[in-house]
Amino acid sequence: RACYKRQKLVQYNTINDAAALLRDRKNIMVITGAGISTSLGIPDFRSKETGFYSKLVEMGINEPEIVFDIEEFDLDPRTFYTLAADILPDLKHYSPTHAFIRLLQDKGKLQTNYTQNIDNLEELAGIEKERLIQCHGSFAGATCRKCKHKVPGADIFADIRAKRVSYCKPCKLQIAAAQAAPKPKKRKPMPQRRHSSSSDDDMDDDIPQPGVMKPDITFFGEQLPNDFFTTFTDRDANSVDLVVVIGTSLKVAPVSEMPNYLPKDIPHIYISRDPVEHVNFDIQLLGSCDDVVVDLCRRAGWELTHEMIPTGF
Ligand code: CNA
Repeated sequence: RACYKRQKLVQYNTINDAAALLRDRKNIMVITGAGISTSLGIPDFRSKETGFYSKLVEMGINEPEIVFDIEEFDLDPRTFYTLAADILPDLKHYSPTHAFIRLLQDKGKLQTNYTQNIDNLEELAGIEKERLIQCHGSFAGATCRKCKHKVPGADIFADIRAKRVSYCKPCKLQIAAAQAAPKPKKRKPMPQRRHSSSSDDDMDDDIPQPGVMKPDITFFGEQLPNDFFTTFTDRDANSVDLVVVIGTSLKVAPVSEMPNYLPKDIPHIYISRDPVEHVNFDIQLLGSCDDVVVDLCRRAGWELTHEMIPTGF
């Protein structure tokens, strides 16, 4: 189906309309982004001043996307490893907005949460696997770029926090074993004329290197996980009855295109600090998403409990 910019449905405008839709609808699609985790101290990418990209620009990295570019990673993983600690989750807390999505699930209303987040906090909040699509993968696992050995993501957190490149242990063992084995004697090649400083590099060429571990997050230049496309097209696009988009600037395709691909009679709600213009949402609720979802729940007559929500709100 061709992508179009949907017509806004005039009958839905206010926060009360949004609360009524939440109460009435049964198959809700929730699309989330980095904004739902910022209240936990994990910066998003694009917020002015507080976003991770602003910090990179201040450091002189004018194209912040290169930190998450697969070609750059393969050329020099140090860029990623020296900077990624800032967006690493502590995996101990989730936000009131995560709790809101869990509440939708508990009420039997959550069809699918498509998250662009890589912090895996949806799992901590108890979102069921079959209702969760991690569109950009997550830090939950890591894979060797060379031998494809997989480890739990937490195994490389110490390296990320220490800002050192994480190497594959089986690769290292294999290299150590090969080096310990007796070698056939090699004839020394005739010395070539060369610049003196290149001698170290030339020696390194012969030394096998272990593979670099990469967290299972989707870098720019990589394919999105298959379940993203199949679940959206085969299951959700024609069966959800409400879409709620929370805490995302909707700048990264193909997720940015999802709201425009849904049938136009499905009401679209947007909750975020900054408005978007490339999608016609029926209702835009601008502000802290945690505050907005607390207010929505109150208006819907639902109790949302979370350690960060003052009791009696
Ligand atoms: P983004 O482009 O940085 O946009 C974030 C949006 O959230 C902006 O529109 C902000 O205005 C808004 N926002 C920030 N804080 C709040 C808040 N407390 N309440 C309401 N709105 C808020 O991030 P996107 O998610 O749109 O971009 C997709 C990228 C970001 C994905 O590839 C992610 O992997 C990546 N990312 C993820 C995390 C994480 O997992 N926590 C952190 C940083 C970046």
